[in-house]
Amino acid sequence: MGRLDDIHGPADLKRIPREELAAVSEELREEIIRVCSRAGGHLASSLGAVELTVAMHYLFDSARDRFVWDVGHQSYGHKILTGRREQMPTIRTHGGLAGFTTSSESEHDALTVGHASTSLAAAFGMALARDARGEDYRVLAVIGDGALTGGMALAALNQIGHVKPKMTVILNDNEMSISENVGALNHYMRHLQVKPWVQRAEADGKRAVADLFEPLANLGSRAKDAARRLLDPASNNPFHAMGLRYVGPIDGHDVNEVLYFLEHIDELEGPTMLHIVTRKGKGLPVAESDPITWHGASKFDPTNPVPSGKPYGWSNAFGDAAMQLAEQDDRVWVITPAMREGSGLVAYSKAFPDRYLDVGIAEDVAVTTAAGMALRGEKPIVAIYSTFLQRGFDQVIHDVALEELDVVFAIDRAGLVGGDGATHQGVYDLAYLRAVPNLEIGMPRDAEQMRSMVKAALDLGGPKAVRWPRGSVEAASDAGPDDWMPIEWGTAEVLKEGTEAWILALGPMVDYALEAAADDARIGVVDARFVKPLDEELLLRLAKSGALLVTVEDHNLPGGFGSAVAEFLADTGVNASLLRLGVPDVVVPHGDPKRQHEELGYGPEGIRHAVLSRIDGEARMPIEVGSETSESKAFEPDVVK
Ligand SMILES: Cc1ncc(C[n+]2csc(CCOP(=O)(O)OP(=O)(O)O)c2C)c(N)n1
Repeated sequence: MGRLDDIHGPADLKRIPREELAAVSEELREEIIRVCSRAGGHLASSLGAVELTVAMHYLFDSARDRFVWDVGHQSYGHKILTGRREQMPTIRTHGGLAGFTTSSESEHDALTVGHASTSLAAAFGMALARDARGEDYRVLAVIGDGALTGGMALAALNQIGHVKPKMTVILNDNEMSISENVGALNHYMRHLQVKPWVQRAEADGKRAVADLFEPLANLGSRAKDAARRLLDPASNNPFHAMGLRYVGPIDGHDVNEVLYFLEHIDELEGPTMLHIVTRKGKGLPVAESDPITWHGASKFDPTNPVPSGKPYGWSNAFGDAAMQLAEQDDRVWVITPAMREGSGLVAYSKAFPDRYLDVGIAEDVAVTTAAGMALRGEKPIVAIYSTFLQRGFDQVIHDVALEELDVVFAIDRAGLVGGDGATHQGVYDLAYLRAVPNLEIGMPRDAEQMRSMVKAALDLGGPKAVRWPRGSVEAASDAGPDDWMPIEWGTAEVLKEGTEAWILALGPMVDYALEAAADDARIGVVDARFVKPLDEELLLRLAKSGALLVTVEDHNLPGGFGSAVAEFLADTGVNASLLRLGVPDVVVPHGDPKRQHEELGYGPEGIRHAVLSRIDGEARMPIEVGSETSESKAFEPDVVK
């Protein structure tokens, strides 16, 4: 592929004549398209950051300087230029490269990341550490306009502008989050972009001000200054006001322009923000015109790029149910922290624009806004991924649960999530939510059950969480909410009788349990349905029968459903034999969830093997990973048999 073939690391890039960098950028762009067409991935964001990536690697030294990419999803070009080109086709797959920057993967990845809005605080910390040690390296944070909507990013800016360490914040503004970006700051950035005339006027100084605002000629100098500030993007600029030197906006696809400004900023003291304007999906016309679809692409044919249709999934089932519930009750709202598409809310957002709210990448704001609504009698549903609710945990306790407010948490992506990997695994929410008083938690096994649970949660009131996994599900019937299958909150359901062992499975794990127990009359299966409250009556009956109890969950074992059952048994004093299957205390990376379930011992075969080993009296094959200590270790698939 020409020049790119000679680039095996940043040093090779630095040898290329400057005037060829635009051509290198084009090659890099083509390579990203090629990789994503074969492997899928975060295509549009990476395409938008190409020139910036080339300029940063050309000027600076990522092994020594710290490049902190926010979210890390736009880093495909960075990975290719830092010696990982050959491995790129493995990205996001079992044993392959991670989809985000990951420090264990390369010395060029300054931060392990995947959640948004962390770059500024992390870079700030690095700059402080550098200065404390009297060291000398650059710290550059790259943050998108979407990630900048996160409170963490804004609070970090506030500190950066206060302490003023030398560092560069590159604001990569493409007007998009995953969907259209939201918020007042976003409006402000549009305003900055559309006024090159203001910059011209600024250059012409007072004369221009007088020309534009002739009446000002008669005003005092204070008023003139005020008017000038109105016209001057630097002095009337929130970033500037927060103590950063603001430069921009500049064309982020003109590699020479980016080089020029980065080079000059490098000479300045204190924190600087360089605002670059880019186009998400740049270079692939379909992605440029539809960056939402191409934000996270599945494999495609590069000669005829057509997005592959996604099967009907749990998120769609939730979106459909939410529409019906909102239709029935005008107090129902759905709030999303920047995940309209992922949470299945596109149709809902159009049908109920007045009861739909995208708060930006601000999960804390989503939860507390719901609390405010509930305090005034509305019925908010916070539609949120398990992994992102971690960002709103304090708000769940402090703002919702203590007040026993009517807020429903519709938790998507609960369980192992596949390609997004370690940062996105939805395997902690049961542990942290179980600990919250007043909050109750259910997990359906299919779409019918899911909508009934969400409806029951709204009807019953109080803080309620209903969680479901990523992936496809069979659509529920067309019935209206009044005809949905009623569900008695807090009850489990016996699906198959047993004599020697009972598998208590949660959500989609029920299907695994049924498969594991098939043809064996000794093994019973229960769809647990609720983690809090547990169906204590049923549990007691089964425990007293003397049979082995086996819990199965797609969640971390510490603090999960099995822990809840163990605690209940311990508290009642029943001497039952209990086996817990789920994610041991390890970090699970990206990979195919089904395969990972098997490797971690809770796929259908693993369950069967574990149960039979116990009831047939054989010593159970220990799952080695995570069984010895409570220390969190990296999950090494090969260790697990
Ligand atoms: C805390 C958190 N919430 C939500 C997400 C999901 N997410 C990933 S990228 C993204 C949009 C980021 O937009 P921006 O920073 O502007 O980058 P772009 O993709 O436009 O280049 C979102 C919402 C996330 N990674 N982390």
